[in-house]
Amino acid sequence: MAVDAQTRERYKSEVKPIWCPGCGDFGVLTATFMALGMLKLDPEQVVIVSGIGCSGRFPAFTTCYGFHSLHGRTMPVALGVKAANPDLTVVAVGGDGDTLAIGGNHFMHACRRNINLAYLLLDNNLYALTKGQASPTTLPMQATDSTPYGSYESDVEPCTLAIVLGATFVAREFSARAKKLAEVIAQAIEHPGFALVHILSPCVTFFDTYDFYKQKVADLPADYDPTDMQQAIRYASDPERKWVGVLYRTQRPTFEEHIREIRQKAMERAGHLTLRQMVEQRRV
Ligand SMILES: Cc1ncc(C[n+]2csc(CCOP(=O)(O)OP(=O)(O)O)c2C)c(N)n1
Ligand code: SF4
Repeated sequence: MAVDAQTRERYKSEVKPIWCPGCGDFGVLTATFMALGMLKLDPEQVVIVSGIGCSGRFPAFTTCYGFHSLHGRTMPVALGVKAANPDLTVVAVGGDGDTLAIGGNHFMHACRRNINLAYLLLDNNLYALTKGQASPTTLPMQATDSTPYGSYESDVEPCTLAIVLGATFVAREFSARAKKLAEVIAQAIEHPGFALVHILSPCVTFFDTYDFYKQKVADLPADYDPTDMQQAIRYASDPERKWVGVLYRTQRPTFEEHIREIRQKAMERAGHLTLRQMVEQRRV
């Protein structure tokens, strides 16, 4: 769905991005504006939560509500927002270090709990803000500031991990394909449950992967079935290609639905008692 420039302006704040010219994160920001426009969301309905890193600056550049949290702590904040007001649209943003290293534990449980939010993983294969050290998605033998002779560790594949951990929507895109990315982000926002969008977002300053990914990226086949988990894992972890599009999609009750159900059961059990009485009688 096309979104005109005027609609996109609605989500653009007065703060100009301070990313390096050519950074992949610009494409993600544009695609997010397009996705919000496609869904006709009011900026005040949307909360963008980020961690720390170049990617963590994201909320400042939008007119939506924003929370620039601590390194690796995007998920607890996003979950708190959702728990307090499930009607808000929450878009969480994290770098590969933020999501899979320091925030790995939180990422794991967000997938498992099926929290109803869209998670944009801006993957540049290293820690950029701290000047190019290795991260969990650093490619095998990739030289970085902290691995000058090449990284000997095996890399983590985020989509495979998310599928195995219980995420109910998993997609991958390339930041250089803003229109396609916008469509996937819009689908992730609309999905009821935890939706990961793994975005190949090159860091032109410390590890420029534009040409590398242009050769590796391939659209999923037309007859691809995203409900087939085994197939999704095979495509997500293909060492030869970076398949882009919706890799996996399923449905199960969300975190918010569980909370609502538990609250209802507690109220029924408590009958006419006040919350204080329920706590005093250990009935909650
Ligand atoms: C608790 C804590 N540890 C370390 C840091 C230092 N630090 C700031 S950004 C960053 C890495 C960010 O890398 P990534 O999440 O991949 O995001 P990018 O900058 O690449 O977008 C680190 C280690 C910090 N701010 N807080
Ligand atoms: S250092 Fe890399 S990730 Fe950070 S703004 Fe510059 S190009 Fe983007």
